[in-house]
Order: sequence, then structure tokens, then C-alpha cells
Amino acid sequence: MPAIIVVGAQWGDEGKGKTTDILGGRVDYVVKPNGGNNAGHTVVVGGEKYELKLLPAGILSPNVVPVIGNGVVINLEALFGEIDGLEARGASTEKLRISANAHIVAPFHQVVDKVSERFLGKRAIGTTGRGIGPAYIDKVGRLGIRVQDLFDESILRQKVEGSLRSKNELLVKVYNRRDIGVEETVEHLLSYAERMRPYVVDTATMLNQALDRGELVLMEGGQATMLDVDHGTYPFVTSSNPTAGGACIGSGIGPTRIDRVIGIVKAYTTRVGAGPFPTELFDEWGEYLQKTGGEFGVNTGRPRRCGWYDAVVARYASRVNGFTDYVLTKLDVLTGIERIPVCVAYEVDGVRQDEMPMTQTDFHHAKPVYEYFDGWTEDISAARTFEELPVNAQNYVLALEKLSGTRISVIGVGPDREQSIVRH
Ligand code: 2SA
Ligand code: GDP
Ligand code: MG
Repeated sequence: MPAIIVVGAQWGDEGKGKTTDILGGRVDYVVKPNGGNNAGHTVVVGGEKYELKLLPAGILSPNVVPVIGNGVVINLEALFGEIDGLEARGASTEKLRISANAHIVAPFHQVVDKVSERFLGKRAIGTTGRGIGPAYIDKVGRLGIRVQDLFDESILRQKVEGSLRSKNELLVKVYNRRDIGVEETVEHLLSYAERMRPYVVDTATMLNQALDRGELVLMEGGQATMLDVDHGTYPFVTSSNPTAGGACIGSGIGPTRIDRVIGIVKAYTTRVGAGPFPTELFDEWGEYLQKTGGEFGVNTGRPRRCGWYDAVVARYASRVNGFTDYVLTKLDVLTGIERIPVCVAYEVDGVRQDEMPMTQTDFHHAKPVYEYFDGWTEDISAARTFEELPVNAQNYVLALEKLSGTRISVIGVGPDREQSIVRH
């Protein structure tokens, strides 16, 4: 198994971190290919809870080399805050490797993110406010500051000047804010340069050489398919490509080297931030899922919007990522619900649509067509084989498998590393 990609199939927080952590025992490298400290993973190891943002979940496995790939945008203060936090708890971060080509999220990117969200008012995206969008805008606009620029002060100053020129115009003229100084930014970034140096390498070459030696590499996509800037619910998306193709780009590993693409899908659906969400619940069931599933953002603490499982989204994610397997998480959260609705198709302007509508307007108007499945009341958190699940839970999983376009290979029945059922 040379290289594996892990991708969120819905709108994020499906439990990618836990899956990466489980696989961490078997792989040599875990790469984060996209996103930044907008991500948030909760991993529970032996009852101890870890919250990771910028660092890949593989950091908790002592034999893994955790890698921040070229496709990531890095907030240096957040990075070292996380490194210090983990080291204070006895975890080692010495093996961490960071791409010289990854981009930097400067403090001014965060200012622009927050100010522009406020400016959008009712049309705001509901970003995490971490400066992720503005940093990717600079990257694509060829104004970005990269990790390698930290080691050349004159280049760094030129880059900061270049990037700040357009931001200051915007801040002063449009948003009526004070302008941001080049020197304060350069000083801030340079203060991290020497701490960064030992971690920085050509990660793409390192990873390809590892694959040549037969070692195992796992790419852990941040966010999720429906937040992908190309394939998600644009413009209510993040500014990177969290899908499988994006993982290749964000790590420098070619598609022919990928052996498995694993989709992570929750037994129901959640979303943080604005944007369409056909199965969203506004009644007591929404609150029930939020409370029982502990659906609050790891990063911002925002309550997550909750709804039933959407098989149209799952089929769509299977297609655009080419999944080989699904990991179905949080099945335990559904315990005790008498009849569980599953969205199998949409109705748009009175017409049934079995697949994702072509336009965002139609998706905004899509109404779920539900099928109902009998629930179960038995506690399933100690089940470790499929047969140990109550028959109705087995039937629910088999129905989702049939509806979702990919086999379900692993089932999560609790947050701990151990609480998983492996089928394939
Ligand atoms: P951004 O900040 O530009 O990436 O925001 C754009 C949209 O992407 C969504 N987004 C997320 N959705 C779910 N989980 C994310 N990570 C955190 C977590 C979220 C948190 O794991 O809990 O703590 O609030 C994440 N990151 C970005 C975001 O909500 C916008 O809709
Ligand atoms: P990620 O962003 O995809 O890594 O997911 P998050 O960590 O943001 O959110 C998933 C949450 O669900 C975390 O709190 C996990 O500890 C928890 N979790 C993961 N798998 C399971 C599961 O099978 N059952 C339960 N009850 N919780 C789970
Ligand atoms: Mg998360």
C-alpha cells in the first residue's frame, strides 16, 4: 500500500483526525496537503483528548514523520503555539517536516479576513477568521510569502511590501482602517525564522524517495469535499482543494502512486459557517444531534449546524474523489432514535433529482427526499465486529453503503482510537 489519501466527504468534522490517528500505527509519513489553522481535529488516545489544528494527526504516533506539505498556509504563531502545547504534554515534534514551498499566513491576512467578512454582512461566508482565504488569494495572485522567504531578509521584505500594498489600499480606502506597516510584519515573521529552520525541507522529494523505498505515506486532507473551492458549494467554501486531487498537488505526489482514497463520512451531517445544507434540521432533532454528537467547532467553538445523512452528497463525494473505501463515523450518536431518516434524492421545483444539481441555485432550492430506517436502542460503543452491532444498526450501515457509491470499510462507534469496527 504505497500512498493513501484521507478526505472528508461532507462539510468537515467527519472524524478525519481519528482515522488518520488509527492508521498512524501503520504508516511512515502523515502529510497535511491543504488548509491551515482553520482545520480542527479532536483525537482521543487512551481517554486523553488532543486538539490539533495545523499539525497533522499523525504527530501523535511516535514512529510517524508528520509533514506540512507545500499546499498548506502556515500561521507561524499558531504553529509554534501548537508545538509548545504538545511538547508540554510530553509529545515529541522533533520529526516534523515543513515544505519550503508552503505559504505563510501573516497577521495582516487575518485582519483582511475578519474585516472583509464584516463588510459582506448578510452575505458573509462564516469563515474561521484565520486569514486562510486572503493567504490563498495572495498565493494564486503570485504575491504570497513562502516559508523559504523567511531565510532571506531582503526577499522577505520585498514580498511583504508587495503583498501589503494592495491590502493597505483596501484597508484604508475601503474599510477605513489604519494601514499596516511593512517593518512590523517583517520583524514578526523573522522572529520565527530560526525556530523554523530545522523543520524545513523539500518535502515533495522526501516523500517520493520514501515511496521509492516502499514506505507508506498517508495524506490527510483538511476540511472536506463540499468545502472544496472547485467542487464544493461555492462561494460558501474554503479557499483550497480538500479533495483527492488537491492532496496530490499539496504534497507533490503523483496520482499514479496513490493506492487508496478513503472518504470519511459521518452517520449524519454537520456544517459550520454559511451556505446551503439540504438536510439541515431546525427542530429538536437538530439540537439532539448537536448535543449528543458534541457538535461544536474545535477551532472557533462555533455550534455546528446538524442534519440527517445525505446520500446524494455521499455519492457525489465518491465520484469527485474516486473513493476506494468509506469510513463511517459516529454511528453511536444515532443510538436511541426510533426511525432514522436518510436523504436519498432531492426534489427541486417539484422534480426529483437523484444526483447533485448542476447549479448552486438548484442546490439552494433542493428539498430532501427521505427514506426511513428502523433504529436501535442498545449501546453499541463496545462493539468491535460488525456482527456485534444490533441488526437494525447493521441494516442502516448496509443501506448507506448501497446508497453512497463506495463500500464502508470501517465503522466508528465512539471517539477513542479503539472504538472502531474494521470490515475490510
Ligand atoms: P475558511 O476559514 O476561509 O476556511 O472558511 C471557509 C468555510 O470553510 C469552513 N471551514 C470549516 N468547516 C468545518 N470545520 C472546520 N474546521 C474547524 C473544526 C471549524 C471550527 O474542525 O471544527 O472550529 O469552527 C473548517 N474550517 C473551515 C468555514 O466554516 C467556512 O464555511
Ligand atoms: P475532523 O475535522 O474531520 O478531524 O473531525 P473533528 O475532530 O473536528 O470532529 C469529529 C469529532 O468526532 C471529534 O470530537 C472526534 O473525537 C469525534 N469522533 C470521531 N469518530 C467518532 C465516533 O465514531 N463516535 C463518536 N461518538 N465520536 C467520534
Ligand atoms: Mg474538524
